[in-house]
Amino acid sequence: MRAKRYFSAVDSHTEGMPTRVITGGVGEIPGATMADKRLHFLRNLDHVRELLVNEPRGHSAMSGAILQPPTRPDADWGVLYIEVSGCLPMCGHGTIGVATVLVETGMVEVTEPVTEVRLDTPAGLVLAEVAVRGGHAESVTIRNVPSFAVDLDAVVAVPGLGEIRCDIAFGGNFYAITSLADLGIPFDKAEKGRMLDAGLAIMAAINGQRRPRHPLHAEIAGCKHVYLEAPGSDAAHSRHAMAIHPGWFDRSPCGTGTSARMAQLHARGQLGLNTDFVNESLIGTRFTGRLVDTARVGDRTAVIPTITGRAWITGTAQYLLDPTDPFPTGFTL
Ligand code: PYC
Repeated sequence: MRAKRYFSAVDSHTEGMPTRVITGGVGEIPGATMADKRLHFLRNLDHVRELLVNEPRGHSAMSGAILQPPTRPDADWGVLYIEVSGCLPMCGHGTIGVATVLVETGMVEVTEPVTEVRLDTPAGLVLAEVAVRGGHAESVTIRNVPSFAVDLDAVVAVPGLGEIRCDIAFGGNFYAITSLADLGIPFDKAEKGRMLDAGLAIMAAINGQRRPRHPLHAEIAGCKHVYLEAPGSDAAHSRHAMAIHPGWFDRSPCGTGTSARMAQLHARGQLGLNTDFVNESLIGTRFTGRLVDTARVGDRTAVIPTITGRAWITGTAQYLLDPTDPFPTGFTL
């Protein structure tokens, strides 16, 4: 066995969606903040992400997180999110996976019944409260970054679909939220091809016609996620398919998507503070969200979401790169 690169990992899934937590092998990424580290990594080290998430070590819906020393004194760990579409500034299911792994492997000091883990992410500080019983992380509640509606009733011209109405909101990433009923597509896994095609076409139209940009963090821009709302969804319980660039669905109910959805419902006057909101994924798994406070982001009114979900460790692994491997950055099909 020979290895040019050697990574240690704890693999997990959050309500069905994988988070490969890289605990060693990357080294310290240069940068004064996690946002700087993310930009450095994208420019200089993206081959590491490709190796860890692409086939044959990963797959077309793979996602993970690289642990780093924190860049701020009030955080326990720094986190860089990696997935097939790049490096997200924030990832809800990934944060729930990371917090579960940190607790269950003892990489943070564990207290019962609740362990607080403070994570330094490229989008800001995220607090995770892990409910722990007998050493087992039973659920995780994250307090996400300020989330806000960008546009309500935006209309975009989508080739092949015509004029599509959608809301655009930020929950750690930018989301377009639109109705499957308006698109004439049933909420049914058997229709996943049509749902994905529609989601990707809407994403491209938004990025071409009204690309969103964060008012305070210019590097956070563009829409890579489309929330396809199922019929019968409301401000108490919503079902959806989340189409993500370059062509996959979130298996989890999407933490940043749940945050954006709650910010949208709040802006529409349908969801108040301190009220449970259940968000359900395409595979039927659920997160429970709540808006716990208001905030300002530049000149926008924002809300502070919490998201509760569960994650499970699926394995521990060492991922190697043999010097003769013909696919040093993996491949996609
Ligand atoms: O949970 O925030 C999330 C997420 C983003 C992309 C996939 N999952």
